[in-house]
Amino acid sequence: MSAPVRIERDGEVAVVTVDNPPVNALSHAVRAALLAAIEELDADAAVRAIVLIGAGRNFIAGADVREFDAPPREPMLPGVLARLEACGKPVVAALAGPTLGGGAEAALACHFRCAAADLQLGFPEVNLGLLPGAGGTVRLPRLAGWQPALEMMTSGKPVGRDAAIGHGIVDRPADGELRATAVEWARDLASRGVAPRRVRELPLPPSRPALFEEFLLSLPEAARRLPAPPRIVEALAAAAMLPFDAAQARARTLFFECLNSQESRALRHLFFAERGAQPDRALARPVAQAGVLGSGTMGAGIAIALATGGIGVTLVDAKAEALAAGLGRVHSAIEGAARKGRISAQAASAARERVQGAAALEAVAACDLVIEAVYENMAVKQEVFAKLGALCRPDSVLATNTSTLDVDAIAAASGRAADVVGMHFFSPANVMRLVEIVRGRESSRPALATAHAVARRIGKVAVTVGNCFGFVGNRMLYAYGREKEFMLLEGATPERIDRALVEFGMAMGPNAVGDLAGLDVGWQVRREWAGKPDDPRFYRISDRLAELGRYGQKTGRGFYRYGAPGGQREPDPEVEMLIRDEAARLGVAQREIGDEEIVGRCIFALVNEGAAILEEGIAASPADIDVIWCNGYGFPRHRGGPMFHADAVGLPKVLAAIRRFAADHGERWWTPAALLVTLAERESGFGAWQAARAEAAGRAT
Ligand code: T1G
Repeated sequence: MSAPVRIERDGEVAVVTVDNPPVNALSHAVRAALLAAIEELDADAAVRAIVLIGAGRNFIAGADVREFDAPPREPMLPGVLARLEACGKPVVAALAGPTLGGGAEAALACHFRCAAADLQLGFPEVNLGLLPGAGGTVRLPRLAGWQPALEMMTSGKPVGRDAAIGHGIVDRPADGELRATAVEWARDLASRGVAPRRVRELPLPPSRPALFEEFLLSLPEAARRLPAPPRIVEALAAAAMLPFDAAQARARTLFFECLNSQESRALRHLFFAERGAQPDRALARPVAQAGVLGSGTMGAGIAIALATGGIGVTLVDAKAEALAAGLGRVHSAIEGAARKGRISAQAASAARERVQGAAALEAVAACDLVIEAVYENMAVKQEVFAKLGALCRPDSVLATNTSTLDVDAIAAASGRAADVVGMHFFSPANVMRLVEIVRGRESSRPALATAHAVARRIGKVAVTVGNCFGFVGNRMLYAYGREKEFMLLEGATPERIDRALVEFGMAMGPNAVGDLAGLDVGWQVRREWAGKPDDPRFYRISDRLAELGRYGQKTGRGFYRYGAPGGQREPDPEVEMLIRDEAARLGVAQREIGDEEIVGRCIFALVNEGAAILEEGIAASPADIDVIWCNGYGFPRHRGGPMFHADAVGLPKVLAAIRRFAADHGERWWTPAALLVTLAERESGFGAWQAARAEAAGRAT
């Protein structure tokens, strides 16, 4: 393990390199070593200037998020950076790549800043439910002004080098070799006797108290209700009103208020859960060329994700017209990404070049990975996999994008089930981050590892799951949707249900989601679902609307009406009448249903199904379930996912609610999962249960 900070002399310039793979996080060891280096160099008369640089591809990606749950250990970052800034000789920051959070704050504590072209400088603390706590709130405004500081810190979005220079955060580009450029500049500063330019000594830009109040009100209401965004604005307001050190002290107090919030704990849980262990990473086979079968919405979306992720794509569709339309979708999406600045122009043209169309299946014979995204019908998929099994290279991986069909049955048709996995992308596949990697009974570890690695490589959050109806996400969605459908029949209107769940934090209400996805899609699946529950109330309203051709947004009517200008959705009295008629026909009494019951039944149905999924080994951990629901279904990230949220509520309370629902609505749908009962009776939680399992597994290996 090399030293986390090293000093090299280049004449009168000392180069201090932070070397803490993989992203140079400011761990305790780094902070201590950095402080020691500053003290040493400040006292060394032979050193007339200093360069601070990160080893590898980036400067410093922030504080070490793993340390936040442990007691703070001196030296803390604000003190280290104050000492850096107080250094008596010029300190040049040589910035590159992700320069984030405490890393950006370290850059601001230096006296001068140059940057490579790939700089991504930002303050993503808000994404962890935190705020910049090491001087960013008092230094950034002095360089960039109040509005950019407010926007950067509440959005968490990094800026590139040009914007950083435009804001006055970076002084100059470093287009040659970064280290050499920085050393040369440091030497020049020293030779000219240029004094350190300390940001804390710069004058504050003019401000007015109303600026902060107005900015806070401009934030979405959901953000204003969280702990961090208002405290970020308050910390910046303090920077405008108080002397530097007092403002920094205020920011520190606000930082700890955020750190200790349930929301930040939930967001930090997700941060690590989304980077969870990649199973068998070493067994993954290289994938340079992938075949995608079917150029419809899903196929084109998958092709876009692969191509922009650097993988060659052969997009196959036997129908020339469909193929042309698919390729058109691919090209326009890539151009759109470039236009929005999500990818550079050269990355866009490279991605476009990577996608070739073909009509014949033979075109994928040499591919490393083939992803099938044809019509969601078992016979069609089995026919395709029978051909792929004979056609494709023996070491290739064959993946089906099915969202509900049995992966084992598809794999069996291939004649080489060990090479077959599910890769369940979520629509639109080039936008949604989640991919469920489905483990068939015979899926080999290399096949699963390869699919997982490809998903991660193209920027997806990949979770390996077992094979059952709906895998993890959609199986839980059926529990959540079942309860909302029952409550529709019991008298809760679509908008009342949606509003209650959006108030809870869901990105959209389930009825609005149905209208967006198309009610015909779920209706089609349920009609083919051999195991569909025989409860006549099960998805009765969704199916009835679909039977009437009310598919949702695409037909202008679904649960809501969409005729108004701008496509706003409006409640539809016809739907309320239809629901009442169906309820009468089914003999379901109508009543007033409050938000607490709406949220409790929908969310605890999720939790109960999740517990059953864990018992069956379909999901490897509660954190995997949280990742799936926060990245695929709009579960509020500040609640950490359904299982983390259940732990926060307390499993005894969750179980008590489920038992009340069973008493009111019948055991059939409200039998508590055995795991939930066990953990509730022990007054434990899913997180503790998982930690105990991981420890036991660690002992066993
Ligand atoms: N601390 C600890 N580990 C980190 C880390 C961090 N800040 N950032 C990344 N890692 C680990 C990650 O867990 C993974 O580990 C590996 O690095 C690669 O990450 C004081 C309070 C830098 C853009 O929020 O945005 O500073 O799985 O898979 O896709 O005011 O990581 O390999 O074992 O994401 O190339 C602020 C968070 C902290 C930055 C790279 N900083 N990180 O993305 O790789 S709070 C952040 C990222 C703070 C100050 C405040 C990304 C990345 P493993 P990865 P990537």
